[in-house]
Amino acid sequence: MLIKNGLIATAGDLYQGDIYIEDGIIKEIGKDLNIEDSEIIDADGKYVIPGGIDVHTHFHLDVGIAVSSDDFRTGTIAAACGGTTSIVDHIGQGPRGTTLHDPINHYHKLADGKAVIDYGFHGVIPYEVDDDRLKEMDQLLEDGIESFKIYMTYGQMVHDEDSIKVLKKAKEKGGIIAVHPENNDTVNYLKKYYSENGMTAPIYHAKSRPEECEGEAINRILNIAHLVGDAPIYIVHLSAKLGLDYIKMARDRGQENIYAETCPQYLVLDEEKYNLPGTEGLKYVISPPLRNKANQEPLWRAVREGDIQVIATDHCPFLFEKEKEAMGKDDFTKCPNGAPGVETRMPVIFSEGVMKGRISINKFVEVTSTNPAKIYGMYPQKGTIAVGSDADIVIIDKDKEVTITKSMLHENVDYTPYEGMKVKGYPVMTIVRGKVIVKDNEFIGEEGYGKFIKRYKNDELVRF
Ligand code: DUC
Ligand code: ZN
Ligand code: ZN
Ligand code: ZN
Repeated sequence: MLIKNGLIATAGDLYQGDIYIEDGIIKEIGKDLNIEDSEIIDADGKYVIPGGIDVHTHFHLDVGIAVSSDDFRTGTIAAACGGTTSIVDHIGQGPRGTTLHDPINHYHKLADGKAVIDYGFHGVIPYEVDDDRLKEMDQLLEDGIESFKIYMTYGQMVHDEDSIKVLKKAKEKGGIIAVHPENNDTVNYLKKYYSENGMTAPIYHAKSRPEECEGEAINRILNIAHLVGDAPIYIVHLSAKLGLDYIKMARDRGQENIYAETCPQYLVLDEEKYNLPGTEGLKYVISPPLRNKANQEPLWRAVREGDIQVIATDHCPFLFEKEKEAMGKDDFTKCPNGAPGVETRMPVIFSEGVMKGRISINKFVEVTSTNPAKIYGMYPQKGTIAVGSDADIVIIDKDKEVTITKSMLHENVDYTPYEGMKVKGYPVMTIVRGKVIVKDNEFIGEEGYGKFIKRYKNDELVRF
């Protein structure tokens, strides 16, 4: 396959050229390449970028009262249609007392033969940590699970005492700890307080998880990582400026191993959504919640200036009518937390970021593909356009104007948080390991084509 005349954008370069692909790998990049008998794809006037990598999805996540509605087939089809060629899933933690391997084995069964793009799993630390589970971390690191998640809230919350052990292990053996940061006790107190005092409308979801809860948890886990000697840590779904200030403070004191992720919803939506009439606000019941609009520009600036390295999605869809509304209509605390986003990430960030001049095309590639690949042990197999890399490539037509509506999306859910949003620029082709799997928003790939990505610690771990 030969992709001709595209405007090739990587994290560091922008140039016109051709890309020759053989056996799923990029074989040659140059000008006016002529290779006999190759299938030609004309990318004239379009951006040719490394496929998006979404390192924060929740496919088939069982949250007790519901299971997220995208499985590994529908979720990866949606991802592909939105210009994403790899995902790394934050898997469910399984029942109390489980090993680290059990949930991973379970998710292998859920994904193998189903996923249409390549996928990996973050390990998840199950509630308590003992020597057996620390040994499991060693084994999993060898099996290509390079990252582990700890939750500072929810039923599966990991206490600080156990976080220290896990961070020490990551420091010692490589790999990285991803953290959901929210102060558990204050969230529980506020939820109960609002719920018991009749303040049960969706806006109280936001009020029960204020930015202080996130900020405190971020500051605490960064201090613990500092204590352990600059253990590698990755803050997921950063939603507000306060947490960002703590991250900058930690970097200023010399902590280098800190990475931060935000998501499109925190960059382009705000807490006014919770005041929409009727039950509409329940569509946005996610944790952390949408914030006051004043947080958006500081987050964009942090993306631009490198204080935030990744934009991922936290894609965790629940059916609006049957689940979110049915359960949450009288009380926000009963509404399953989560919203879709895996398909809209690339177009929303391209349009709101690149086309509106907030970030360059190179920064776009860096935060949606290159940095996730580097941080999570997939680079340079994934995350760039270079000779020898997997031919995971997306073509974006920057002139294509689209109004996002549920009906044009492939996510297996009955709404999108971005309904009615006009975007300029849209992926028109998605190529995974040299195979065209999406053309003009139509999926033409095959179930089970996706391969498990073994992710290993990069010895030259990038410092930002
Ligand atoms: N937040 C959500 O909204 N859903 C799933 C998990 C999470 O942290
Ligand atoms: Zn399951
Ligand atoms: Zn989370
Ligand atoms: Zn999540």
